[in-house]
Amino acid sequence: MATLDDLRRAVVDGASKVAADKASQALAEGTAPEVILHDGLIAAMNEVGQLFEEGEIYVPEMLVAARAMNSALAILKPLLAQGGALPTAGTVAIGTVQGDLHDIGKNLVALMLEGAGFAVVDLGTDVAPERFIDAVRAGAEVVAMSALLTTTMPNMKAVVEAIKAEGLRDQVRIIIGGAPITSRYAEQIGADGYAPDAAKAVRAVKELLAA
Ligand code: B1M
Repeated sequence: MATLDDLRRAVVDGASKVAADKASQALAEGTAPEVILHDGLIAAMNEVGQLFEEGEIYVPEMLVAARAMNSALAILKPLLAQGGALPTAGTVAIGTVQGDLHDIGKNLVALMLEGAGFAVVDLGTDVAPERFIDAVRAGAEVVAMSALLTTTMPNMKAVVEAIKAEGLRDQVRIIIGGAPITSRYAEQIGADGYAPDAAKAVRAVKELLAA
Protein backbone atom coordinates (compact mmCIF):
# COMPACT_ATOMS: atom_id res chain seq x y z
CA MET A 1 0.00 0.00 0.00
CA ALA A 2 1.43 3.35 -1.09
CA THR A 3 0.83 5.16 2.21
CA LEU A 4 2.61 2.45 4.20
CA ASP A 5 5.49 2.56 1.71
CA ASP A 6 5.72 6.33 2.27
CA LEU A 7 5.52 5.82 6.03
CA ARG A 8 8.37 3.28 6.01
CA ARG A 9 10.48 5.57 3.86
CA ALA A 10 9.82 8.55 6.18
CA VAL A 11 10.89 6.55 9.25
CA VAL A 12 14.02 5.20 7.56
CA ASP A 13 14.88 8.76 6.45
CA GLY A 14 14.19 10.14 9.92
CA ALA A 15 11.50 12.53 8.65
CA SER A 16 9.41 12.83 11.83
CA LYS A 17 6.70 15.16 10.56
CA VAL A 18 6.15 13.18 7.37
CA ALA A 19 6.05 9.95 9.38
CA ALA A 20 3.35 11.33 11.70
CA ASP A 21 1.36 12.66 8.72
CA LYS A 22 1.60 9.34 6.89
CA ALA A 23 0.44 7.44 10.00
CA SER A 24 -2.59 9.77 10.21
CA GLN A 25 -3.23 9.33 6.50
CA ALA A 26 -3.08 5.52 6.76
CA LEU A 27 -5.60 5.64 9.63
CA ALA A 28 -7.87 7.95 7.61
CA GLU A 29 -7.68 5.46 4.73
CA GLY A 30 -8.99 2.78 7.08
CA THR A 31 -5.78 0.82 7.75
CA ALA A 32 -5.88 -0.86 11.16
CA PRO A 33 -3.44 0.62 13.73
CA GLU A 34 -1.87 -2.83 14.29
CA VAL A 35 -1.15 -3.11 10.54
CA ILE A 36 0.37 0.37 10.48
CA LEU A 37 2.52 -0.60 13.48
CA HIS A 38 3.77 -3.90 12.06
CA ASP A 39 3.90 -3.31 8.30
CA GLY A 40 4.88 0.36 8.59
CA LEU A 41 6.83 1.18 11.74
CA ILE A 42 8.38 -2.12 12.82
CA ALA A 43 9.22 -3.02 9.21
CA ALA A 44 10.97 0.36 8.87
CA MET A 45 13.03 -0.20 12.03
CA ASN A 46 14.06 -3.62 10.72
CA GLU A 47 15.24 -1.95 7.53
CA VAL A 48 17.14 0.61 9.61
CA GLY A 49 18.84 -2.23 11.49
CA GLN A 50 19.77 -3.90 8.22
CA LEU A 51 21.25 -0.68 6.82
CA PHE A 52 23.23 -0.20 10.05
CA GLU A 53 24.59 -3.75 9.85
CA GLU A 54 25.62 -3.19 6.25
CA GLY A 55 27.46 0.01 7.20
CA GLU A 56 25.10 2.12 5.08
CA ILE A 57 24.04 4.26 8.05
CA TYR A 58 25.47 5.06 11.50
CA VAL A 59 24.16 5.71 15.03
CA PRO A 60 22.93 9.29 14.38
CA GLU A 61 20.76 8.06 11.50
CA MET A 62 19.41 5.24 13.71
CA LEU A 63 18.56 7.83 16.32
CA VAL A 64 16.62 10.10 13.97
CA ALA A 65 14.81 7.06 12.60
CA ALA A 66 13.84 6.12 16.17
CA ARG A 67 12.52 9.67 16.70
CA ALA A 68 10.47 9.46 13.51
CA MET A 69 9.09 6.10 14.65
CA ASN A 70 8.08 7.65 17.97
CA SER A 71 6.29 10.57 16.26
CA ALA A 72 4.25 8.15 14.17
CA LEU A 73 3.67 5.90 17.18
CA ALA A 74 2.24 8.86 19.13
CA ILE A 75 -0.56 9.01 16.54
CA LEU A 76 -1.34 5.30 16.97
CA LYS A 77 -0.95 5.16 20.76
CA PRO A 78 -4.50 6.04 21.82
CA LEU A 79 -5.87 3.44 19.41
CA LEU A 80 -3.39 0.71 20.34
CA ALA A 81 -3.97 1.27 24.04
CA GLN A 82 -7.74 0.72 23.72
CA GLY A 83 -8.40 -2.70 25.11
CA GLY A 84 -10.76 -4.61 27.27
CA ALA A 85 -9.76 -2.74 30.40
CA LEU A 86 -9.70 -4.90 33.52
CA PRO A 87 -8.73 -2.44 36.24
CA THR A 88 -7.29 -5.05 38.59
CA ALA A 89 -5.41 -7.19 36.09
CA GLY A 90 -2.16 -6.82 38.09
CA THR A 91 0.96 -4.68 38.38
CA VAL A 92 3.87 -5.09 36.00
CA ALA A 93 7.26 -3.42 36.51
CA ILE A 94 8.93 -3.10 33.11
CA GLY A 95 12.37 -1.89 32.11
CA THR A 96 15.22 -2.25 29.67
CA VAL A 97 18.11 -3.89 31.48
CA GLN A 98 21.30 -2.25 32.66
CA GLY A 99 23.60 -1.02 29.91
CA ASP A 100 20.85 -0.99 27.28
CA LEU A 101 19.22 2.20 26.01
CA HIS A 102 16.79 0.75 23.46
CA ASP A 103 13.26 1.58 24.55
CA ILE A 104 10.92 1.46 21.57
CA GLY A 105 10.02 -2.22 21.97
CA LYS A 106 9.79 -1.90 25.76
CA ASN A 107 7.47 1.10 25.37
CA LEU A 108 5.24 -0.87 23.00
CA VAL A 109 5.00 -3.75 25.46
CA ALA A 110 4.14 -1.26 28.26
CA LEU A 111 1.49 0.38 26.08
CA MET A 112 -0.17 -2.93 25.20
CA LEU A 113 -0.13 -4.07 28.83
CA GLU A 114 -1.78 -0.82 29.89
CA GLY A 115 -4.35 -1.31 27.17
CA ALA A 116 -5.09 -4.75 28.60
CA GLY A 117 -5.78 -3.26 32.03
CA PHE A 118 -2.49 -3.82 33.85
CA ALA A 119 -0.97 -1.16 36.09
CA VAL A 120 2.45 -0.60 34.53
CA VAL A 121 5.42 0.80 36.41
CA ASP A 122 7.86 1.87 33.70
CA LEU A 123 11.38 1.87 35.12
CA GLY A 124 12.84 3.19 31.87
CA THR A 125 16.12 2.10 30.31
CA ASP A 126 19.50 1.09 31.77
CA VAL A 127 17.73 -0.32 34.82
CA ALA A 128 19.95 -1.78 37.55
CA PRO A 129 18.85 -5.01 39.31
CA GLU A 130 18.18 -3.13 42.60
CA ARG A 131 15.50 -1.03 40.89
CA PHE A 132 13.62 -4.14 39.76
CA ILE A 133 13.91 -5.44 43.33
CA ASP A 134 12.52 -2.18 44.74
CA ALA A 135 9.57 -2.50 42.35
CA VAL A 136 8.87 -6.07 43.55
CA ARG A 137 9.02 -4.87 47.16
CA ALA A 138 6.58 -2.11 46.22
CA GLY A 139 4.08 -4.73 45.02
CA ALA A 140 4.79 -5.58 41.37
CA GLU A 141 3.53 -9.09 40.61
CA VAL A 142 5.40 -9.28 37.32
CA VAL A 143 8.88 -8.14 36.32
CA ALA A 144 9.15 -7.60 32.56
CA MET A 145 12.62 -7.09 31.10
CA SER A 146 13.66 -6.03 27.63
CA ALA A 147 17.12 -6.26 26.02
CA LEU A 148 18.17 -5.50 22.45
CA LEU A 149 21.88 -6.16 22.69
CA THR A 150 23.58 -9.52 22.96
CA THR A 151 25.97 -7.81 25.38
CA THR A 152 23.17 -6.79 27.77
CA MET A 153 21.23 -10.08 27.72
CA PRO A 154 23.32 -11.44 30.64
CA ASN A 155 22.03 -8.55 32.75
CA MET A 156 18.62 -10.24 32.67
CA LYS A 157 20.16 -13.22 34.41
CA ALA A 158 21.69 -10.83 36.95
CA VAL A 159 18.19 -9.54 37.78
CA VAL A 160 16.78 -13.07 38.16
CA GLU A 161 19.68 -13.97 40.45
CA ALA A 162 19.33 -10.77 42.49
CA ILE A 163 15.60 -11.40 42.98
CA LYS A 164 16.44 -14.93 44.18
CA ALA A 165 19.18 -13.67 46.49
CA GLU A 166 16.70 -11.26 48.11
CA GLY A 167 14.28 -14.16 48.79
CA LEU A 168 11.64 -12.62 46.52
CA ARG A 169 11.55 -15.19 43.71
CA ASP A 170 8.33 -16.89 44.89
CA GLN A 171 6.32 -13.69 44.91
CA VAL A 172 7.00 -12.52 41.37
CA ARG A 173 6.67 -13.79 37.80
CA ILE A 174 9.45 -12.85 35.40
CA ILE A 175 9.01 -12.38 31.65
CA ILE A 176 11.67 -11.35 29.15
CA GLY A 177 11.81 -10.26 25.53
CA GLY A 178 13.67 -8.28 22.90
CA ALA A 179 15.16 -9.02 19.48
CA PRO A 180 18.00 -11.36 20.59
CA ILE A 181 15.94 -13.19 23.24
CA THR A 182 14.52 -16.69 22.81
CA SER A 183 12.33 -18.97 24.91
CA ARG A 184 15.37 -21.19 25.36
CA TYR A 185 17.31 -18.28 26.86
CA ALA A 186 14.38 -17.54 29.20
CA GLU A 187 14.50 -21.14 30.39
CA GLN A 188 18.28 -21.04 30.79
CA ILE A 189 18.25 -18.00 33.07
CA GLY A 190 15.24 -19.14 35.10
CA ALA A 191 12.66 -16.62 33.84
CA ASP A 192 9.03 -17.75 33.78
CA GLY A 193 8.20 -16.61 30.29
CA TYR A 194 9.24 -15.08 26.99
CA ALA A 195 7.34 -13.28 24.26
CA PRO A 196 8.52 -12.37 20.77
CA ASP A 197 6.29 -9.29 20.43
CA ALA A 198 4.13 -6.91 22.42
CA ALA A 199 0.80 -8.60 21.76
CA LYS A 200 2.19 -11.99 22.79
CA ALA A 201 3.74 -10.38 25.87
CA VAL A 202 0.25 -9.41 27.04
CA ARG A 203 -0.97 -12.97 26.51
CA ALA A 204 2.06 -14.41 28.31
CA VAL A 205 1.63 -12.09 31.32
CA LYS A 206 -2.06 -13.02 31.57
CA GLU A 207 -1.16 -16.72 31.45
CA LEU A 208 1.57 -16.35 34.05
CA LEU A 209 -0.77 -14.59 36.46
CA ALA A 210 -3.51 -17.15 35.88
CA ALA A 211 -1.18 -20.13 36.53
CO1 B1M B 1 20.74 -0.10 18.32
N1 B1M B 1 21.28 -1.93 17.86
N2 B1M B 1 22.51 0.22 19.09
N3 B1M B 1 20.13 1.73 18.52
N4 B1M B 1 19.28 -0.57 17.20
C1 B1M B 1 20.25 -2.81 17.30
C2 B1M B 1 19.53 -3.56 18.42
C3 B1M B 1 21.11 -3.75 16.36
C4 B1M B 1 20.48 -5.15 16.15
C5 B1M B 1 21.38 -3.04 15.01
C6 B1M B 1 22.15 -3.92 14.05
O1 B1M B 1 23.35 -4.05 14.18
N5 B1M B 1 21.46 -4.53 13.12
C7 B1M B 1 22.48 -3.80 17.15
C8 B1M B 1 22.62 -4.91 18.19
C9 B1M B 1 23.56 -6.01 17.76
C10 B1M B 1 23.68 -7.06 18.81
O2 B1M B 1 23.70 -6.85 19.99
N6 B1M B 1 23.78 -8.29 18.32
C11 B1M B 1 22.51 -2.41 17.77
C12 B1M B 1 23.69 -1.76 18.24
C13 B1M B 1 25.00 -2.49 17.94
C14 B1M B 1 23.67 -0.53 18.93
C15 B1M B 1 24.86 0.23 19.52
C16 B1M B 1 25.89 -0.63 20.26
C17 B1M B 1 25.50 1.03 18.33
C18 B1M B 1 26.76 1.77 18.69
O3 B1M B 1 26.75 2.64 19.51
N7 B1M B 1 27.80 1.37 18.03
C19 B1M B 1 24.16 1.24 20.46
C20 B1M B 1 23.97 0.68 21.89
C21 B1M B 1 23.43 1.73 22.84
C22 B1M B 1 22.99 1.09 24.16
O4 B1M B 1 21.90 0.60 24.27
N8 B1M B 1 23.88 1.07 25.15
C23 B1M B 1 22.83 1.38 19.80
C24 B1M B 1 22.06 2.54 19.84
C25 B1M B 1 20.83 2.70 19.22
C26 B1M B 1 20.08 4.03 19.19
C27 B1M B 1 20.13 4.80 20.51
C28 B1M B 1 20.66 4.87 18.09
C29 B1M B 1 18.63 3.56 18.74
C30 B1M B 1 17.68 3.29 19.94
C31 B1M B 1 16.71 4.42 20.20
C32 B1M B 1 15.65 4.04 21.19
O5 B1M B 1 15.33 2.88 21.44
N9 B1M B 1 15.09 5.07 21.81
C33 B1M B 1 18.93 2.21 18.10
C34 B1M B 1 18.02 1.52 17.23
C35 B1M B 1 16.81 2.32 16.79
C36 B1M B 1 18.22 0.18 16.81
C37 B1M B 1 17.39 -0.66 15.82
C38 B1M B 1 17.67 -0.13 14.42
C39 B1M B 1 15.89 -0.68 16.02
C40 B1M B 1 15.41 -1.13 17.41
C41 B1M B 1 13.94 -0.93 17.51
O6 B1M B 1 13.48 0.03 18.08
N10 B1M B 1 13.13 -1.82 16.85
C42 B1M B 1 17.98 -2.12 16.08
C43 B1M B 1 17.90 -3.02 14.87
C44 B1M B 1 16.65 -3.89 14.90
O7 B1M B 1 16.13 -4.23 15.93
N11 B1M B 1 16.18 -4.28 13.77
C45 B1M B 1 19.26 -1.84 16.75
C46 B1M B 1 11.68 -1.70 16.77
C47 B1M B 1 11.06 -2.31 18.04
C48 B1M B 1 9.56 -2.23 17.97
O8 B1M B 1 11.45 -3.69 18.08
O9 B1M B 1 12.80 -3.43 20.21
O10 B1M B 1 12.81 -5.61 18.91
P1 B1M B 1 12.10 -4.39 19.37
O11 B1M B 1 10.82 -4.85 20.21
C49 B1M B 1 9.93 -5.84 19.73
C50 B1M B 1 10.26 -7.25 20.23
O12 B1M B 1 11.64 -7.50 20.38
C51 B1M B 1 9.45 -7.40 21.46
O13 B1M B 1 8.30 -6.60 21.24
C52 B1M B 1 8.60 -5.51 20.36
C53 B1M B 1 7.56 -5.38 19.25
O14 B1M B 1 6.40 -5.97 19.37
N12 B1M B 1 10.00 -7.02 22.77
C54 B1M B 1 9.54 -7.63 23.89
C55 B1M B 1 10.88 -6.07 23.13
N13 B1M B 1 11.04 -6.05 24.45
C56 B1M B 1 10.22 -6.99 24.95
C57 B1M B 1 9.96 -7.39 26.27
C58 B1M B 1 9.03 -8.44 26.47
C59 B1M B 1 8.40 -9.05 25.41
C60 B1M B 1 8.63 -8.66 24.11
O15 B1M B 1 8.71 -8.88 27.68
C61 B1M B 1 9.12 -8.16 28.79
